[in-house]
Amino acid sequence: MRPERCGIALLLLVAACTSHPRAPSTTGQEPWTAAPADVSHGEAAVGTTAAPAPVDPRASAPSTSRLVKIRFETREAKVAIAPGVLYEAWTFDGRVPGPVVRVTVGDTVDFTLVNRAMMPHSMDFHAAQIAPSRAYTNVMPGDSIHYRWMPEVPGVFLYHCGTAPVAMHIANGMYGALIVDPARPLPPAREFVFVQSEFYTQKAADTAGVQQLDWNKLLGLGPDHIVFNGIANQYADHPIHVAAGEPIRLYVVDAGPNRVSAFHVVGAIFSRVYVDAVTAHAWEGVQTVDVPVGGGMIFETHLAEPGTYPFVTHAFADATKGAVGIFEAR
Ligand SMILES: [Cu+2]
Repeated sequence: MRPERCGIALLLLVAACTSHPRAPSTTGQEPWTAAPADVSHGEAAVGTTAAPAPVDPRASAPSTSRLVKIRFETREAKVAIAPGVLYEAWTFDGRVPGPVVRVTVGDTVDFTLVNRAMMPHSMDFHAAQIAPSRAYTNVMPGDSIHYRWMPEVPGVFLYHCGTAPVAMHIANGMYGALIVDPARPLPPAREFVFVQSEFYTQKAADTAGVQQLDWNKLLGLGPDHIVFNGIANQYADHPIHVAAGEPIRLYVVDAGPNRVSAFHVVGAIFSRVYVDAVTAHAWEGVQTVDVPVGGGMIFETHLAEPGTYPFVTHAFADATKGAVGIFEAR
């Protein structure tokens, strides 16, 4: 081809590629004639605000006692992990995630773990600085363990069962978030807690459709559901109300056991992100931050005007599997 013909062909190709694309059709035959309605960044339908989500995402108030007593029981429980999907979970207090714990730097945490389950379990507090060989030991069925520790570093931290194989105990639901407030409180804000995690499922034997862990899917890094606070899409099905413009603080923990959370709020920029510890060296003006498996971060932002704002892991295959929610700003 002569050079000038080559140039014309290139121009035509560029024009074809940059002209307005035709929307995909549902059948592959006909173009869409209207934009799809009620979608949250394309991953999950925006549901009703008439009822709250199954798991309340609001953070509790900071601790007021300098001695914080925590007593958890480990037990098996069937929990909902997606609409119509029940899972045979291993739990702290019958919930996945376990209860959110909130303490303040310098408190004494008085912790008791009672094992009501059929196998050994344990507790690993990422917020503690303590000998695992003393505190994170296995508790046999019917037995208990008690120890005290003092939180020294403010931030939001994972806690989880540390019994081997740890991936199995975490994938079955044994984790939660622990907030350590600094001695000098952060400024007032609307506060929420989100724990991201995965479920790897197969139908359990002798049950009517209840799911249980598929170990090979876990080792193959192929989760069926990726969730915030234990249930796929629950905050898209039941959006979270906030006021437009008000300061928002999000405590985000990634329990995994395998997938990093590329945490992002569509339509917002984080004014401040505390990477684990609350220090003077927070990141400012960032769009997406990876929360590592086993890590926690505190995100501060606001929603500029009334509307719906999805929050996601920006690893969008994972958002498609359920790690998406909606803030509805009024
Ligand atoms: Cu366990």
